[in-house]
Amino acid sequence: MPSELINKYFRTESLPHIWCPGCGNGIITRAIVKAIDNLNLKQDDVCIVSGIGCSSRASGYLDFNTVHTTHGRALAFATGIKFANPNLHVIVITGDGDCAAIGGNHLIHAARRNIDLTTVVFNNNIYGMTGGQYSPTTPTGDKGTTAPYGNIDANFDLCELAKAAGATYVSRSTVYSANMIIKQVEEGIKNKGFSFIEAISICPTYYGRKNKKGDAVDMMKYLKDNSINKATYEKLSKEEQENKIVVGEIYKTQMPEYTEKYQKIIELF
Ligand SMILES: Cc1ncc(C[n+]2csc(CCOP(=O)(O)OP(=O)(O)O)c2C)c(N)n1
Ligand code: SF4
Repeated sequence: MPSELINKYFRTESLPHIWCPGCGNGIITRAIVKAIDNLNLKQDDVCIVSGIGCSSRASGYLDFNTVHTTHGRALAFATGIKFANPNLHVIVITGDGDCAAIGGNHLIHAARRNIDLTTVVFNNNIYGMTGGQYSPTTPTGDKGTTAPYGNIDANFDLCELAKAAGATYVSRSTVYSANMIIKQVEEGIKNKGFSFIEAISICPTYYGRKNKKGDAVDMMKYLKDNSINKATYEKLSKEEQENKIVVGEIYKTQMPEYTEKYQKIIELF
């Protein structure tokens, strides 16, 4: 990362970070910073809220208004912050366990309200921080410390979940395509409503090792070889579609935003 970006947007005293070598979290964190920089947002106008997990440590490294909240509750805290100060650009950093397991209910309600938050899920398909338990996005059949013989649960498609719940901007990218993450975070911040960006990450330490996916380079190559845009994916047969990662914009629409609707209620009195 260029040193100007580091010096401007990072709490350099909290570096070096403690993520494992080859972890995808740094790529997504950089993409968020780059998107903020591209949009020329003032640091004081940005609030970064994270839950608990490896990914959620990013808020500690970043020099904005930041809140490192409790596990699964980042969206609940962010809702309160946005409601209290609608002028802030509130960006939520969360993991797949944080946002879809313990925080799953907050996700569907934040989306349902269409509150103007930008949520970036660092989806590494596993609980990284606590040692590799399977999460709601661990593919069926894959292993975790709590699924030593293979996970028998169906895994969530997080983008479809966010879309069905009411999100007005939904997209997916991978850490192989860092520029796509930047663009999507920019779009998410610009969207006046609930934006959901799923960034597929890699955790060579737990998901990779448990599932014999090779090292970080092998995992990156997998993302490169298996990512496909929506239009091309839809032309494939059912068999060809299997295990593909659909990237790009998944859904975009316009709906009234929650804090603006609330402001109108206040103005009635
Ligand atoms: C209420 C509560 N339950 C459980 C935990 C333990 N815990 C900390 S992080 C975590 C899972 C993190 O997984 P994920 O959200 O996928 O993030 P990652 O570490 O993979 O980035 C759990 C279960 C906790 N801190 N608080
Ligand atoms: S355990 Fe996995 S997600 Fe956590 S820092 Fe290490 S590689 Fe990254």
